Amino acid sequence: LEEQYLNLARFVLENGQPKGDRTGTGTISYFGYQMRFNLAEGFPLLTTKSVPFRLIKSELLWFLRGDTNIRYLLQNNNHIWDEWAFKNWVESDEYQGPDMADFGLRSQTDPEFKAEYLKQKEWFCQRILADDDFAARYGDLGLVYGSQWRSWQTADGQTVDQIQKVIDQIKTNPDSRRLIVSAWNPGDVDDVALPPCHTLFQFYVNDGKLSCQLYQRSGDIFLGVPFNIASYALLTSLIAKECGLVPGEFIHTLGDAHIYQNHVGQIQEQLTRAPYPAPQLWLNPEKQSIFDYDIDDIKIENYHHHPRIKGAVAV
Ligand code: THF
Repeated sequence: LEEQYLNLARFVLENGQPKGDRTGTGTISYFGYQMRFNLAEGFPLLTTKSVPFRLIKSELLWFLRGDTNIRYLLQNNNHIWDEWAFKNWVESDEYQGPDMADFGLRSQTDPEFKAEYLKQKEWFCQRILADDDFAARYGDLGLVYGSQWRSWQTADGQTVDQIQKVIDQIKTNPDSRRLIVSAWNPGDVDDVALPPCHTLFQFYVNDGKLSCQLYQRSGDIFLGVPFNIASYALLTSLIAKECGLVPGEFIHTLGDAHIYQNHVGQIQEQLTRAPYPAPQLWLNPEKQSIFDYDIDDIKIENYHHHPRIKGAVAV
């Protein structure tokens, strides 16, 4: 299972080309790559480093709620989307603190700046948690996954719940070749903080099994991709259960597959490690609808893993 990921990392290190990017960090990049994970072999949570599953599940539950405000994530002690909301705040007229321009890049090279940035971000997160009005104004990331999945806005002012629709179709018309959820809305991409990386996914039902293929336009191999694999494997498992199917394959197709220059050492370290057997996913058998799950209804069992490897997130 995990070999799929390790092969990707090795392949991009060996065959990728240096490429500049939006964040200014610099990457090694390769265009077009596909992995296949057979979910019958176990749950594809990487074992060659510790991957914090609790963050993956609270993020997915956040998407499924149709929520786009980081407050829910903060309430679950999940900080993976902080930078994007913080960016909106420090670029607003209301922000009067020290200059935070280019905070992502500057905090990687300037320890004094990093300390100030962390202080400002901590204050920001506390205020999001404590102040409803502030949270409404600065915690919302706008048209990100939660809104595209659950309330896609159509030209005539209606909304489409793509997740509910695809579940209904899987139940009633499993042979359909239109079991698609799209997060990419060409009318919106210029206005959002971060246009969706997980552009589109499609389900496929055969022989009592539910498979899912994701087209991801851009994949941060060290930090993001391990999250993305586990997240879609979880989504596929949740939908399969609701539809009376078993999970089949998760097929992960990447567009710009890249390793940030400041993650190369970490990836090389990870590639020296031998994987443990894959863990298993536990879902509360009492829950049926995918929209009914709480944090404690989803667990990972028998997760044996190597130690954590830290890496900075490019903003
Ligand atoms: N931006 C970039 N540069 N890479 C991404 O993968 C990414 N995401 C989401 C939005 N923007 C992105 C956010 N996903 C981590 C993991 C996933 C993220 C963001 C950050 C991260 O830092 N993970 C740490 C643990 C962090 C913690 O413990 O709080 C790790 O070690 O895995 C694409 O989905």
